Amino acid sequence: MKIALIGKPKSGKSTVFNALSGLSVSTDKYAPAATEPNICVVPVLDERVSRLSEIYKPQKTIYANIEFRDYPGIFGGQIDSKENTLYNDIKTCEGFALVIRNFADDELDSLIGEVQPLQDFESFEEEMILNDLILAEKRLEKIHLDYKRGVKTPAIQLEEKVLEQICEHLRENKPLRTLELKEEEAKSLKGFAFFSAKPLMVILNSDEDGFGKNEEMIRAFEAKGIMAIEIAGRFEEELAKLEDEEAQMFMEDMGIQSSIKDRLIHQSYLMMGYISFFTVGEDEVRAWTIVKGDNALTAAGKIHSDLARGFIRAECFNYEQILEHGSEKVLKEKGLFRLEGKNYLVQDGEIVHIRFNV
Ligand SMILES: Nc1nc2c(ncn2[C@@H]2O[C@H](COP(=O)(O)OP(=O)(O)OP(=O)(O)O)[C@@H](O)[C@H]2O)c(=O)[nH]1
Ligand SMILES: [Mg+2]
Repeated sequence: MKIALIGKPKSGKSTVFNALSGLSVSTDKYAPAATEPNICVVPVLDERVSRLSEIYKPQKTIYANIEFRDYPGIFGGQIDSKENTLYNDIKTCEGFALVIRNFADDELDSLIGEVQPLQDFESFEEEMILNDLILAEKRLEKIHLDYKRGVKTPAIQLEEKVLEQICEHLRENKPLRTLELKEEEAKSLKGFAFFSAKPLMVILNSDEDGFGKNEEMIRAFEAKGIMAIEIAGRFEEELAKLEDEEAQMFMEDMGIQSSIKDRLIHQSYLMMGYISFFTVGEDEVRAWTIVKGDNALTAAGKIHSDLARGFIRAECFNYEQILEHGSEKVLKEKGLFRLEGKNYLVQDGEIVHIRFNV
């Protein structure tokens, strides 16, 4: 899973990135925008994987991971061609985390304007919506040109219909996230990547003094259907440099329940609607990521395309059950080993073994 840290210039994206990764990329106030994103891969240290690993004692334990990409602040300004490349890069991410400045800084006030989180959010949405509208309208123009040339297929006609629906929605200033499309309609748009269709969360980057006092603002984002979390970016960047125990002490003082890494991982899963299932054995215990509502066949395909192609049955049991009974042998004796078919909806925390034949 790739999550993009994006937002207006100097909103604290790289500060958040440093807090997450423990790295020290530049957060120079006066540095011009970078041309490339900073990238880190954060393991999802799911306690369930660790416990399963204790039970199976495999040679390898593989956690899921999330790639966070910290982009330069290209929003809220004119788009030039260099930024176009960055836009395309951003679109390869599955979800967006919009970092919004909520810390006082006189110098930044005069450089880029005052703190105004809700307005910053609105103008970001508008920018995304406008970008998508331009993209959709361009494609429609191309389709109409093709019609004049006699190129008209049912597939293109469906695409035209969906694009018109999309333009209408966008012209009402609504993000595509909130437009429901039928499966075949959505399919006809494969190949497009619309900004406003991506899952989005807000990271409200507050200063130490204000942290924890912004409930109302968080609620205001939620009222717009946007998940929002508050962090104290600069403070958490410093924490990432400390030993765990020391960091824990400071966190408690600030009333921070869990590290920014844990919170962002958790929030990313929620935002994407992702869940985990596990495969276990002597060679490997491993976590896999799927979308809630995915069936056993899709889960099999995640592991290997052969497993989906030759799918026979999925043997499943629950994480809690193996913890309670300690071994698969006991689970079998107790009849807790289930055989499920292709259409079975895999649940979060299930251990899955695919029987297949190719
Ligand atoms: N007081 C305070 N300052 C912060 C906080 N987060 C970031 N800053 C400061 O704001 C400035 C910009 O932070 P960056 O993390 O570089 O911002 P950015 O969004 O990555 O900037 P660009 O990539 O240039 O758009 C730096 O001087 C940071 O130290 C915060 O939570 N509190
Ligand atoms: Mg930066």
